[in-house]
Amino acid sequence: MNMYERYMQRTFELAKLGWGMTSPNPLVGAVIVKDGRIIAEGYHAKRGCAHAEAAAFENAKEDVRGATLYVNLEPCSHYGKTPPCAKAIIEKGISKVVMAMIDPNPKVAGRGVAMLKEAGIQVVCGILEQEAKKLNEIFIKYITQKRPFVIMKTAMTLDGKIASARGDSKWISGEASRRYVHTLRNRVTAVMVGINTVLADNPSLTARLDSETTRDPVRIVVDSKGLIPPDSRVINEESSAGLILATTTAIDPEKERLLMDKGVRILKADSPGGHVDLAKLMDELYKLEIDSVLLEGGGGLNAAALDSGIVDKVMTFIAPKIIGGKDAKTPVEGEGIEIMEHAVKLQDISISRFDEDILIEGYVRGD
Ligand code: AOF
Ligand code: ZN
Repeated sequence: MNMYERYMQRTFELAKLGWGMTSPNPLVGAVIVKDGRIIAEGYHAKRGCAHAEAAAFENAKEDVRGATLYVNLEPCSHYGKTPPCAKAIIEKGISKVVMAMIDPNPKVAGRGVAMLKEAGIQVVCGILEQEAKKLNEIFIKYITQKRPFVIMKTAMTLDGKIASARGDSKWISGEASRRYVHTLRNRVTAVMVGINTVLADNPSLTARLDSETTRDPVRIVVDSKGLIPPDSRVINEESSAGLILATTTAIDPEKERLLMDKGVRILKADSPGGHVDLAKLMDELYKLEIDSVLLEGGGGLNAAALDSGIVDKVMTFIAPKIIGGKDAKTPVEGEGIEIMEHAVKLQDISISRFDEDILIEGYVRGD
């Protein structure tokens, strides 16, 4: 790792301190280096608060004139919730800016670099670019495609089951895996399940993990016919975020009113088949500034999500247990494909361990 990469790595570490708090804005870290040492650091801590570059300037205890600024995203050029960082960088007398990637936000998209160059600042772009894009995969999808980034997460046994034939699923994966899922829920903006999961498990879908957790994700229940029991935990248990019921015009108007009185937000997205149109639902979620969805559906919802092309990333925990039973539930049901050529294929695969469990992650290939 060269010097550029080492400092860029540090911006990633700083950026991650904002995990779960910056939505729908990016994770950004900044480091100011002068005479071979770091003189200031900053990160974007929360949406609406100082951008990473501004935070680094605020933290600087010495003169930053002539220093190099490292940042994982191109400095912004627009007046948004805060003034443009490129302008501040110029005014502070920074002589060189090293960045990992151009800002995919159409409001910026190269204009930050142009402003810096025009002011005579040396610009280096593309340091650890792949890593930087992965770090902000949610932001990139959200800002360029105007839909949330969807992660389909499942936990199955070695023989590919998510529950026994009679529906017992506590627990498929081990404690370390389950803790990690809670961490994920804490990073994404929303979690989504199908009505069958609510009927079978009555989950609360909060992120609560000891006291370290400060926020809950928005909960989304896909329930085409509006079958959710008004006394279910997702409706009644206290959460710092709301509940969205994704349904269709088939919901009973009286039930709809009752749920709305209980604070449930109703989104309707009809498909010709009478199910929730998941692609349309994603368009609605974008409008609510939901940038990421952790899909923890059962097999039916997972199949529909894959069919509708909304899934970006798949995370599958595999536990070294065997259940057996031809009626035991599997992670993806629906009709399934007929020939292998039509299988959903993943790329950029990574594999990790959580005690005895294995996690396989990959991205859905667009072709
Ligand atoms: C951030 N934090 O550290 C950087 C960002 O809504 P605003 O005014 O805060 O602007 C958000 C946009 O600014 C964001 O979409 C991205 O394009 C750019 N850079 N944003 O929230 C930061 N550097
Ligand atoms: Zn900025």
